[in-house]
Amino acid sequence: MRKDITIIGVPLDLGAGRRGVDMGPSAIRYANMKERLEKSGYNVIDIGNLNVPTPETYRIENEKLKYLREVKMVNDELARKVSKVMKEERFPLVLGGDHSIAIGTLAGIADLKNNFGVIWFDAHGDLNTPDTSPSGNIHGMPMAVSLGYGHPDLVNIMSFSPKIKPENIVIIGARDLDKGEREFIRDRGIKVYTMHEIDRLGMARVMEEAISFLKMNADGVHLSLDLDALDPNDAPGVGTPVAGGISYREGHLAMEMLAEADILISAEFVEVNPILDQRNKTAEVAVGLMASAFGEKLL
Ligand code: 6HN
Ligand code: MN
Ligand code: MN
Ligand code: MN
Repeated sequence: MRKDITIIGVPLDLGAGRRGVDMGPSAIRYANMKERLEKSGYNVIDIGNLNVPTPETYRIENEKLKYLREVKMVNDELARKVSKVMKEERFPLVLGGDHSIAIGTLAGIADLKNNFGVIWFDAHGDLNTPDTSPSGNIHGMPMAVSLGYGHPDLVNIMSFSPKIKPENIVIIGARDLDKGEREFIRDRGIKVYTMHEIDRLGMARVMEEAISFLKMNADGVHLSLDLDALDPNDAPGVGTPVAGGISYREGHLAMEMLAEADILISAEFVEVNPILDQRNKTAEVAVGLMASAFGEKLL
């Protein structure tokens, strides 16, 4: 893995159904992220937060695509930043913010890499289109958008589409998939390890399979970690908690195995909601997982 990391904060919550994840980047930084990564030998540059509009100053124009214009604007900028960081041969580490920011992160990576993989930890599929979305919240759509499905303003960020191939994706931890998302997964043959498979096979086996699958198909892997993939007992500070998630240790094991496999080229940690958290617990969990993904050793 590259030894130079550039941190980009994206304090956006317009893609989510409730306020609070805009404070995620601050909470994660406050949990000693930089020091933790430096201890493992990384050179870390934090370029601060992107400029992001506040919901109170905007209004919803389209109930099926809430804050489309603002979400697009932020993702345009994020895509350019991520692409720039990768051109500098540094590792982009993006702090959310709601998961709609994956639209920009993936667009930025795709600007340089035409066959990268994505490992997506999430209770949800984030595979909705405006037609299948039960909420109109864009954070439920970034995977579909990156595959080329959704509103053209989002799909065509960076002026090309799709950003990623269905066979280069693995979703892990899913347990709350909408009807349209299930059909999307079936029709396009996307590889999903739901909580059922994690319970049955164990996280070690799931990760062995996911890693060898991605190594076979893709050149380099982006890690997108939605903190709601974890069990709400371990990560209570998220906007859309779903019971029965990945345990603290299962999460760490997964990250440790990714570090060992040495396949990551970029990462994002999203959906930390400090308003709903207990004394910054979820941000601390996020930083711990990050440290493991970057190879922090237990011994
Ligand atoms: N996330 N599937 C639901 C929706 O509204 O589309 C929830 C999405 C949650 C998205 O947590 O990133
Ligand atoms: Mn998500
Ligand atoms: Mn989620
Ligand atoms: Mn379990």
